[in-house]
Amino acid sequence: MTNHSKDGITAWPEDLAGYYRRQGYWEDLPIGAHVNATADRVPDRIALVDGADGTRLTYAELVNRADAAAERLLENGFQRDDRVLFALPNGWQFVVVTLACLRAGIIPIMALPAHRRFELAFLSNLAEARGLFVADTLKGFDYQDLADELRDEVPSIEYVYVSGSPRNGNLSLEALLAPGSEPVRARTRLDSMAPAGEDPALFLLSGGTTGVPKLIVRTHNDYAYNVKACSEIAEISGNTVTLVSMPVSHNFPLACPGVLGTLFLGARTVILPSANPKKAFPMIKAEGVTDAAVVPAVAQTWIEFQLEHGTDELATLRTLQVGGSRMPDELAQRVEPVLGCRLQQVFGMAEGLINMTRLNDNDEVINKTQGRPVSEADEVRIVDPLGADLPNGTPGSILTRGPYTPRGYYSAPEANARAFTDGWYASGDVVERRLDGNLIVQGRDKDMINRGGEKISAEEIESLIYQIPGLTMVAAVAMPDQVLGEKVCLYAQTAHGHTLTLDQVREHLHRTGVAAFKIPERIEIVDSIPTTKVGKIDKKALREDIATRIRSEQETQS
Ligand code: OOB
Repeated sequence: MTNHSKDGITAWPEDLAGYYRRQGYWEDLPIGAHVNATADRVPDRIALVDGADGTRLTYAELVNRADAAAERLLENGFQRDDRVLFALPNGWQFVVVTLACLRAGIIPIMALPAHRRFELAFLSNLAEARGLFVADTLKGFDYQDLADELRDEVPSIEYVYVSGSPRNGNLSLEALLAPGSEPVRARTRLDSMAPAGEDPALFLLSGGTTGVPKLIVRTHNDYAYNVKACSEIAEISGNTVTLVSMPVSHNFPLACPGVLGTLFLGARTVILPSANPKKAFPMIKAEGVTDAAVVPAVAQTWIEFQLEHGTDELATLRTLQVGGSRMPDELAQRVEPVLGCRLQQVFGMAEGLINMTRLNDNDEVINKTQGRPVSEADEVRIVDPLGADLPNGTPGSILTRGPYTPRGYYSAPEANARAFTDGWYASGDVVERRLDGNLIVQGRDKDMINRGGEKISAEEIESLIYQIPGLTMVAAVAMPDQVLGEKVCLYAQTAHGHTLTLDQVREHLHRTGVAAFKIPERIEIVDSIPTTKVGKIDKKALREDIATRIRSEQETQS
């Protein structure tokens, strides 16, 4: 049994915490209390529809299952503040098990189903996870084999819950989530031992700039406020029907306002495992979906699909939120005419700060900016490399702090020293603040590759590739891609007599057990990798080089 202290977690300063409470941003309620209050109000309304298996749960059924599961977890030996790792696909099970953990004060670590041994072992070791929650198989990948390897590598893991068909002593997630027979008693018991507002609710994964993944501790207070502030700016209500088709362990579909936004208001979430318009569009029509949140790459496929097929399936769609990576202005302009709904640009981060355009902004703002902070308590500074404030209209590095932007990563003093200064979080984005207050994301000063919203740390990939013998220098950089925006290109300088192919890189990274989306999709072998005056790899020159190569290849093709 583990006994976690609050070590590794950076709290907000007392005076600010007091201020956030007095202002009503922090309500000192666990997230479960917000959902239970809705369930008391509209018990028979449908809360959740699983578009893949047809499951429909009312609010009463949802909280009953969540409470029953919370009690079973505690009976099985889990304790408040234990951590459990989720690598679960979108489905009703994800929502119910998340609520169960939040009720019991057990902390989910929101990994992705795309993550593999490398990420999952690292994260479970870092957070001393006692439980692992996975699918049986997904897209031909067997998570139970992976779970067996993780049990060997991570001493803290005691329980593995499997959605589908468990084997080898693994436990059934569906049995854990079965309805309970005594909802009132369970409710009372769990209420009496509920976590406090300032307790950690969940750990989100950082987009990552350092060599290893980092965890972001979100408390019940700050995350509930994140949900409420986003719900207000997205103008959702009890009548909203939200389609969640992006991986729900991401902050965006989970809480901006996402699933939690609908559950706080008595609205409905329709959850799907993929955003493919062939599946998503009929679901939008069948369920009367009003709101959806996607990355720009998905918005583009939806627009192309609609132009080609001219469906009548989007009649109820009111708002399309788009965020996670920079939406090209030309793409933004096509949303309303083609899909017939309002675009809301979202520039957010798992570390906190969420910016959104407002639904009643004029088209110029909606199509050309990434909006402004959702809360009046969000503080934003745009600074030069020395940290001096820049005037509006001059791009610089964005710094932020506020009631839902935590003050540090979990147990990561070095990363914290780099990313947090006096509580100001430096996201590594280069942003211009216009005179009207709206932000435009101009670029990045962090060494990260944004592949259609999935974030890849260049340093993490490079350090794994250096394990291959015969390499003198490697650099992972973003190369432009028409659909995803960016993909990973690897520049490599080999030692005399050595060669390196893309297949070798792929095979090596595959063996290492990293998520497939991080694997480079192109390799350039060069005689020498350019460096800057101070001897660092000149990534800017490499990005320009690969962009030029791709452009000239496209020109010769056409
Ligand atoms: C969202 O969160 P993360 O944690 O996966 O990634 C955050 C980073 C930002 O620092 C920025 O570099 C990039 O993703 N980003 C955008 C963007 N939205 C996010 N870059 C340009 N334009 C945008 N609209 O990605 C996230 C979290 C909550 C809501 C929405 C997105």
